[in-house]
This record gives sequence, structure tokens and C-alpha cells, in this order.
Amino acid sequence: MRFASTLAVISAFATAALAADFNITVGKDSKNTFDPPQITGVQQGDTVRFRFVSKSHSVTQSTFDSPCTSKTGGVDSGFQPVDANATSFPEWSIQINNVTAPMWFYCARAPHCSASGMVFAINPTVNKTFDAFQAKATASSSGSGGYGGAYGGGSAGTPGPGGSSSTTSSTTSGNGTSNSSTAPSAGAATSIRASPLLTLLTAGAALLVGVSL
Ligand SMILES: *[C@@H]1O[C@H](CO)[C@@H](O)[C@H](O)[C@H]1NC(C)=O
Ligand SMILES: *[C@@H]1O[C@H](CO)[C@@H](O)[C@H](O)[C@H]1NC(C)=O
Ligand SMILES: *[C@@H]1O[C@H](CO)[C@@H](O)[C@H](O)[C@H]1NC(C)=O
Ligand SMILES: *[C@@H]1O[C@H](CO)[C@@H](O)[C@H](O)[C@H]1NC(C)=O
Ligand SMILES: [Cu+2]
Repeated sequence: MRFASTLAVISAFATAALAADFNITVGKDSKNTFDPPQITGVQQGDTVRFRFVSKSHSVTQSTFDSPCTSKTGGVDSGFQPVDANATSFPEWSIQINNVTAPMWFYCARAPHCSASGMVFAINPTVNKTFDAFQAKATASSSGSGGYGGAYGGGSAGTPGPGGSSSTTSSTTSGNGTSNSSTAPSAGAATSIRASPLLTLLTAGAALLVGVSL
């Protein structure tokens, strides 16, 4: 009895670690939006998962002052194309290693940032609000996104300060079976404190792959 309940507790912990703490839908209803556009109360080690459900968008880190330009050394999902009648959707997630500063993101598909204000914020502050960030985005003239060129979909994100990232593509077919592949990025800026969770996440992802194959 005691043994069983201990197992249950361990199992609950594992489930909590595997689940994304925050889920963001990118391109919901074929709109150029992040849903929700901002999240607060994100804590050290939390995972933010982005699910791309239409068109071809990206989650690209920027700065508060230049919303539509990629931040040097920032994290980036790359463009994640989705077919018109797709039944499976790419996912990309980051683990938050440093909550001292807010994190700012945009979609690098021009002109989504400048024309649609397609931006996203983690832990915006009283002085740097999401609304102010988005207003800067729509006020920016070019919205070219700061890329030298386009890149292929499905590429793994670039790790950077404040978070580590991984890309997962999952496919669900009509009979309910699924398969997924995970490509954790190398050299992620993972803090010592966050490491056990990342290890657990990676182990969990490997387990999922193993189970579904
Ligand atoms: C995020 O999505 C995953 C998979 O659909 C789910 O297991 C998890 O509970 C969700 N987390 C939240 C906070 O909604
Ligand atoms: C998607 O489905 C609609 C309605 O079934 C169809 O008209 C359209 O051609 C499909 N598009 C693609 C790209 O398969
Ligand atoms: C966390 O972010 C703050 C604010 O940007 C920075 O001063 C600090 O050096 C960062 N800490 C780590 C461990 O990266
Ligand atoms: C916000 O801005 C005000 C006025 O510039 C300043 O006094 C305050 O310290 C700032 N708050 C934070 C949390 O940075
Ligand atoms: Cu977009």
C-alpha cells in the first residue's frame, strides 16, 4: 500500500515534468497570432510549448526595443510550415532558465510582425508591457524580420541565453497511432538547477518515441 502510493507520487511528478507548463497556439484559426499573446508567472525551469497550426510561422526571440528583429544569440524555432488540411502539427518548446528578465518574441514571416503585430512575451513587466511591445512592432516600418534569408522548416531551434529549446514533430493518423521525433539542441544554456528537469524531459521524449515506434 505504502509502496503503491509512493509509485503514484513518482508517477505524478514525472507527468508534471513531461507536460508543458504553458501551451501557446501559433496561427490559431489561420490568424497571424500567438494564443495567448503573453504569459506571466513563468518560473525557473518552466517549459513553454508552441504548437504551429496553420501557414508557416516562427517563434523568434527579439528585444523589447526592436520587436521585429531577431536578437543576436536568441532562440529561434525556424519557420514551421503546416499544410492546409494538416492533421498533425509541429511543436517547439523552450525551457526557461533565467526569469530575471522578460523574454520577447515575434514571427519572422514578413510582414506578420509589423503588419499584424504577431508578437509574444514571457513575463512582461509594468514598465515593459505587452501592449507597448506590440505597439512598437506595428509601428516598425519594415518588418523584414532581420533574416538574411529563409531557412527550411523543421530545423532545430538555436539555443541562446535564457532558455534552451527543442523541436518535436508529432504525427497523428486516423487510427489513433502516433509517432514523434525530438531533436534537442546541443549546447543549450541550461542552468544547473534546470538540468534535472531537462534530463527528465529528454528521457520522457525518448520514452515516448520508443513506445510509439
Ligand atoms: C499542454 O499540452 C499538453 C499536450 O497536449 C498537455 O498534456 C498539457 O497538459 C498541456 N498543459 C497545459 C498547461 O495546458
Ligand atoms: C483541403 O480540404 C478542402 C475541403 O475538403 C479542399 O477543398 C482543399 O482542396 C484541400 N486543400 C489541400 C491543400 O489539400
Ligand atoms: C539573467 O538575466 C539577467 C537580466 O538580463 C542578467 O543580468 C543575468 O546575468 C542573467 N543570469 C544568467 C545566469 O544568465
Ligand atoms: C518603472 O519606471 C519608473 C519610472 O521610470 C521607475 O521609477 C521604476 O523603478 C520602474 N520600475 C521597474 C520595475 O523597473
Ligand atoms: Cu507569422
